[in-house]
Amino acid sequence: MQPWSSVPVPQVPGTPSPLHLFDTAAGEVRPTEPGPVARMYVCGITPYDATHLGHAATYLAFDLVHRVWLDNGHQVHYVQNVTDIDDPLLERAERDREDWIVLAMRETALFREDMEALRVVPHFVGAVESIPEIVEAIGKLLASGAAYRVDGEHPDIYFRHQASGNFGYESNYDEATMRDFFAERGGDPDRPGKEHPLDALLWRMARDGEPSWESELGAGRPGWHLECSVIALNRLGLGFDVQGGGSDLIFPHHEFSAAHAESLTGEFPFAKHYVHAGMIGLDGEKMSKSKGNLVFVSRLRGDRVDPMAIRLALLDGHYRTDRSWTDDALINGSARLARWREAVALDAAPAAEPAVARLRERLSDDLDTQQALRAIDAWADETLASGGSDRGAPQLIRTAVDALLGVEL
Ligand code: 5CA
Ligand code: ZN
Repeated sequence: MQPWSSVPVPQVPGTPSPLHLFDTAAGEVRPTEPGPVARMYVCGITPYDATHLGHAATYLAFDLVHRVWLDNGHQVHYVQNVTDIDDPLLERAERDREDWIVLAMRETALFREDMEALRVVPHFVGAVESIPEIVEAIGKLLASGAAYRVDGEHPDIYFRHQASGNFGYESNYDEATMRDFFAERGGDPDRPGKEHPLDALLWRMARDGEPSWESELGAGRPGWHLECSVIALNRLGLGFDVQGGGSDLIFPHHEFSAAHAESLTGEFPFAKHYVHAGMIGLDGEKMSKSKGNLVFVSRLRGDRVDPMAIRLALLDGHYRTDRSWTDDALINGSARLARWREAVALDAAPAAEPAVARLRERLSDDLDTQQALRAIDAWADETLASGGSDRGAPQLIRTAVDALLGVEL
């Protein structure tokens, strides 16, 4: 799968602030401690519908992680998957009497356009193109006893959820909570033949009318969690810096992604930080494809909304908080964008260094975007109210807002 064009990120003069992030596993904000190359994996879309503002908000949060690391002088190896084979995709294709491959290709292309418009810059890898790697991993898990086949007409392969010896450390959920979320989020607790309700599917043997891939395991298709495990492991290596996604992925997805990889390697931990974005809702409900209460990025772009205003609207809320999208958020984002643009268009302004230092300091503290935006507001307000004499200030703000917030003024 082609990565999309990279957005140029300028260097900002002054002193960067090292990034601290809330880690779900530890339950607290901790410093990230990347080497020269920071490594991040973020769970990507299942392309059966267009990108909505919930997806966009999650990817914006990790885009800021990327940008703050760049500011701190790291290179960033950022991998994001596209779940281009899974049940929801097949169900939607069947409902709409469409070829699932065409559906996936169309929605992936639209996603790419939306992300380019929002200036989000990862590198992405498809599940289908990773099937040989996934098959190899399942072979190893079977050989080590971490996986087993169920008996019966369809001898699917499952993961013994306790195989890594660390199961549960990522979510910290008790078993009752795990069981609830497992059933709710794509698991199959009642599948006959499993040793334990929480064991997770690794390989689903071919069924009539379902796509499948020939392999030494028998024709079939991969389970969801192993996809992310293998794509991350093979590109970033165990012990990478951040595993990210929305909070709906804390369990079972990220718990199992970690357990699979730790069983495969015998090492711990899969990732140093597990970072989760809150859910964006509309009218009090989580925005989700299955509920149909979606606001699409492409729809807003079609209505000629400036993507930079969408960015500012989504950043005016803490990434970990569940929050609602409202018309007011977009009105405020547009107004803020206009004010900032007006201020940086002037020839001179008050000194910008203190605002840039505050911007860096707030972002480095678990991406406190609300206060980061207010730092630029304060500078813009002062500039528009009383002017200033620093002729380099407008350009410094432009550069810092571009590099750190991804907003082009
Ligand atoms: N393909 C899998 C991950 S491997 C998946 O969850 N796909 S998704 O299309 O359902 O979601 C894509 C990303 O957006 C995930 O990180 C998910 O946690 C996040 N997400 C989904 N709905 C919302 C929402 N309402 N608010 C914020 N983030 C969301
Ligand atoms: Zn994933």
